Amino acid sequence: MKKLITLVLLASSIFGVAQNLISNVPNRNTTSLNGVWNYIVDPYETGYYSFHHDEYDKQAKPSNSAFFNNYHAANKQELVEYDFDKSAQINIPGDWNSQVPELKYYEGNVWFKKSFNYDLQAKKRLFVYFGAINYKADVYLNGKKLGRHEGGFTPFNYEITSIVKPKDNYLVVKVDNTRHKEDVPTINTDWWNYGGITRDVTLIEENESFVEDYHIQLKKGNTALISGFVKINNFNSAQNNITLSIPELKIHYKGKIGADGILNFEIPAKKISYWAPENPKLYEVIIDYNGQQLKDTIGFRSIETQGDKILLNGKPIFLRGISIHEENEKGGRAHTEEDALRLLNWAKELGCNYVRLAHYPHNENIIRAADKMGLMVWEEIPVYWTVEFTNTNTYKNAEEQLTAAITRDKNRACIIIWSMANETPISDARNTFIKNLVDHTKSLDNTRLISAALLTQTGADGFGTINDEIGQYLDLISFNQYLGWYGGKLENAEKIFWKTKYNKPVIVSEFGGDAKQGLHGEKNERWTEEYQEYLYIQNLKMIENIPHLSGLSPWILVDFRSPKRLLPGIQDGYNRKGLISNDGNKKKAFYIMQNWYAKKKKEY
Ligand code: GCB
Repeated sequence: MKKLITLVLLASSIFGVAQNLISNVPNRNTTSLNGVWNYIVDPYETGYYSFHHDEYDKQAKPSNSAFFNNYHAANKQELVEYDFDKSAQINIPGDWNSQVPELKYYEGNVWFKKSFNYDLQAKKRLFVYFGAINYKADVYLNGKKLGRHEGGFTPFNYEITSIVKPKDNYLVVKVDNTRHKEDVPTINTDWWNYGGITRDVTLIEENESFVEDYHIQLKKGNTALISGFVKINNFNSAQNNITLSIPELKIHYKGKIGADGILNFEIPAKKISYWAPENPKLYEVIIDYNGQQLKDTIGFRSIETQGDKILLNGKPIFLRGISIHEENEKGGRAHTEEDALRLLNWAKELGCNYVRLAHYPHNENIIRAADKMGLMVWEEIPVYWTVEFTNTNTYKNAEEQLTAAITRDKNRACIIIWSMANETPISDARNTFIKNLVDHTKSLDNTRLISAALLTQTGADGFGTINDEIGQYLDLISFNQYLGWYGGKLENAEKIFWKTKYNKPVIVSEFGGDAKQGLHGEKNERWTEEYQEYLYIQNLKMIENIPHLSGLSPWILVDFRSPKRLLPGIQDGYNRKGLISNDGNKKKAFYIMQNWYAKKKKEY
């Protein structure tokens, strides 16, 4: 029996079925597969199904017509109806909508191919890592299926040790961004469904046994203890020594890995300079596993709540935030460090110490940039509006996305909030769904705060109430409201009072209204900068009166693409609630918010 289990495990690692996520990819021994790839647009999935609609990749010997075989006619007589090498080219990473004008509105299947050489030495292992593909990816190397992944904003990897050759490897990925009701997110969102391989593609070379993942943070409730785990992939008990060093803190901890391949540790630490917006201190951390070193830069800070206060390193803080979508100046998916700095520098200029990265996990570059710049982060998964709360597969999908996000980002001090959902309609099924996500999050990482952007009611009596039952499971009560845009009169702002039954910190996770940059008029004329400016002035008056208020993240930093926003001459496919236009010009409301934050900063 034991033998059989070992065999199964071996087979699964050889054929790339075991797919534990590898973390801290930027600091490993890697080769980038970014660059120019060939692509074939395949709306009928001709490269995937035979003419009687059988899936080629379920056939014992898939036909040469299967695109993942990357087949070329052997002679002039042979019929082959595709050719990657003669097909068009595109930059990867990058969405197809913003790179190819004909594909601006395309939702469906596109195949991508990259050829590469790789000389893998004996006793080494190789993995292919995708930062994100939106939405569904079928991945093949040299005609062999590595696996299928669903979820457009989280990383995944496959082992390719036994498949890779020194020359002429072909990596083929079928990407399908068709929307489905049961997916996460569901069919209806207020953002562009950018399709493609939208983040870095990386080969990771490792030893036979290596550090796969680790959690190194302050222990919850103890700012003098660094605790967590280190997990070894393919643990070999003959090599069980591990050293964890943080030279600046004079920490050189030696441990022994347990039979399960995991080291759990607690290390006392003195004189830590705690990470905070005004002191984004990151320490070099070195994990040495039998002479193989993996480095990272990690900050240490505590984040907790006490009654209606948020405490960072034991001191009350106010979250001066802004919401951000992951978009670049070309109206495409952002993914580079440069894209990240463009967005985060604007947030800094606005006076922020915090950003809400909406509505899905953003790329690792922006998280690492926020860590260095001292911006606290709210990270969320796309459980948005009406996902199928009664569907167990939908739940599984959401949980997998959450797991991947936490695995990738749990060592970043900047992340202070994991958010479970946005504006989900209340029902028993939804309450259970979110409660399960909360429990799952706590089981993976109990060092951060948990929230969700909730909906509220405003009555004719001038009171708004925040009583969503799900609030009992959350550390922070966050809610979105759109006074003066989707309802309510701005003139009444000072007469609206909010109440909540929870004695917990409250965050206004969204408010705002659209303005077309450069369009001017009276303060009661929709779409003008003056309307948006007045909306901010009045909303802020109301917000000042919210009990337990601990922060806000207005909607939104920059105008962003949305197929739902169709008003000609004004929206033209953009949600215009940005404080900055998509071409980078600040609107009047930007300065209202900037002044308010400058004032707020003095109070804390
Ligand atoms: C919301 C959503 C956000 C939308 C925004 C809007 O409440 O959370 O995704 O983009 O309103 O502009 O309507």
